[in-house]
Amino acid sequence: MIPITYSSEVAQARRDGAAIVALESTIITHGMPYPQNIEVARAVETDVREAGAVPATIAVLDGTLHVGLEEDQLSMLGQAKGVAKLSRADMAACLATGGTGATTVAATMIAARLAGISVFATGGIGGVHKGAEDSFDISADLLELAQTAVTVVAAGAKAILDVEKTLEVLETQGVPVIAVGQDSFPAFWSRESALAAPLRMDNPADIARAHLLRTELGLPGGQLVANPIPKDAEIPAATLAPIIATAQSDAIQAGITGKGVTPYLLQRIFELTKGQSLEANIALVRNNARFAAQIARELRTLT
Ligand code: PSU
Ligand code: MN
Repeated sequence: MIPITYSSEVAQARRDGAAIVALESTIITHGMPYPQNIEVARAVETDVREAGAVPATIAVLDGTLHVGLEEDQLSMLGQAKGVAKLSRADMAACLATGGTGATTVAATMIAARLAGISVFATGGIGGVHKGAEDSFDISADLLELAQTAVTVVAAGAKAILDVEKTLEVLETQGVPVIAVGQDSFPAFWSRESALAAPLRMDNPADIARAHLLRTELGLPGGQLVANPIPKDAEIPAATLAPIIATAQSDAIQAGITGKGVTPYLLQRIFELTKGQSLEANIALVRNNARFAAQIARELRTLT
């Protein structure tokens, strides 16, 4: 039996058949500094509620899979030191040994699927890292999108990744990558990149229908919805390029590998931009939460 529990709000939403949006917790523990991480996590939950859905932030606490965190659990997680980062490979081991960990995009998708939640909002997904031809560093998030039927709303891929290779892997794995309202693939900090998005949709209803049709077609896996950052929060790619390059060479110098790479780069970019990167990050996550809530509501009217 899976040790799984629901927050009171999510339990009620499940009884009512209400729209629910899953949220990850690695962004809280490894993606943003304290105390902004907790403020952002709360703001994102509020955004989902205001858009007419129920938020389910997912984490493993003391060997139990939590789908939806109570207020005190969220603030405990946001302050805890040395919390594990759980991806597909780590979930069962953490549950078996009574551990505590934050879920990545991959692990959050697994938990959402178990809980019958079809839509998930985050900031950025993991992808193919620059230099992957040597390091083999390709996030498990990409393979999860290929096999778990959850629609993930993100702001495209960060330039800490090799975005072109990330799109190639997603194509190989049969993952639909859908830009919202534009032809170009959004570049996390900036609305546009030089790369065309494989697919474009302009409204949440189409995305919801496509989600259901994939299942009806017998296709496993989810969809990646690439929602551009709000205009007023954009940071020009040229401003960040040298900062990202510095962060990357620092990571190599410091000998960072494996699951340490992404958190290290995010923290370093935060330091090097004196916190500016965080403002943009917050704006785009909140924007994604609102859009995910709209997709979840459309799905509910269709099923
Ligand atoms: N990218 C971000 N912010 C994040 C992450 C990625 O801009 O917080 C986190 C997510 O939880 C994602 C994980 O699933 O990092 C990917 O880690 P890795 O590259 O080790 O698979
Ligand atoms: Mn990795």
